[in-house]
Amino acid sequence: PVDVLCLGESMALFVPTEAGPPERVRMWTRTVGGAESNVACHLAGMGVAAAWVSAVGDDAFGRAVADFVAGFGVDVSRVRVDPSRPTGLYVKESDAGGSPVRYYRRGSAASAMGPELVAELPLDQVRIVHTSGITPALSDSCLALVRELVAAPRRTHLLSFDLNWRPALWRDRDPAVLRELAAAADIVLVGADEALAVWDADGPAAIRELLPEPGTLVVKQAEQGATLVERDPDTGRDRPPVVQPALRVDVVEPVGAGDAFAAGFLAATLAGAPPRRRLRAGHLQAAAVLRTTEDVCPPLPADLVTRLTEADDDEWA
Ligand code: KDG
Repeated sequence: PVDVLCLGESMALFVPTEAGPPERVRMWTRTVGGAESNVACHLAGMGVAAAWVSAVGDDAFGRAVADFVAGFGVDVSRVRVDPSRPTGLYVKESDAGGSPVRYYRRGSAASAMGPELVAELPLDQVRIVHTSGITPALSDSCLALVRELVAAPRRTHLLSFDLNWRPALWRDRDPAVLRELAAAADIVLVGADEALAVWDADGPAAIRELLPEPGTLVVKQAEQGATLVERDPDTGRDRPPVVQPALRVDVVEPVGAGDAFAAGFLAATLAGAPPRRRLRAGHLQAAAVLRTTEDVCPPLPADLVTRLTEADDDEWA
């Protein structure tokens, strides 16, 4: 059985292990990253039955990606191997033109995924399906896939959508579709900085005004914390927003923190935790990844997560 199904591309990731401009760097560590598999890895680390759906090439990097994700306890049995296309790569470069990463993923195996995939997913057996704004940016067929996913009947599952704004992927595409996809989801996670960049919406109230449809909206405000806006199903009106400050962290490298947050929040949501604990569970997972150069990190001890999510406000701060 699978509780959460995460769908999207993952890639071999190269992180420099010596200082200097990328042209000069000769030593790299090869690891793995991909927004939705990052979420799945963190979920599995928290004991949630998670599956990752994607495609990889029939190559060493594809096998490495699938093995890495499976190593966290994620079900990768639905990952397709496409013999005609490569696994995507990306590189953490300090000078990648304003972005912390550079992609080598055009024409990748995952970019060839299409809407026919949805019929193969066990949608009636899962509780959450999670994807992000990266997937519709990958190709026309991936956009069609996400549209099909959004249109599929939701008998047992909620659709979770993380905006994951990646400007480098939208140079030839119109990002207006991101609002349409987010509006169709049940749970939406967005960074306040992303919402400002894509929608010119400044802060949780403005974002909610622009995106009133989802029952659950989480706005992540970096080191300040996160705000949860949730509709009361009985009245059909929003409850007062819940604001939860983040933990203070010495950040090593930020990539992956949003995915870790999403995983913590979704795991606590599945467990029926109250709003503040759901946000804290997100902050805790994010804090762990912020301390590493990798996009995912080993699971936090479960007793620590329980103790901190349930702590008094002064102890948490
Ligand atoms: O959220 C982190 C991801 O952005 C990273 O792991 C790589 O999936 C990735 C992407 O497309 O940027």
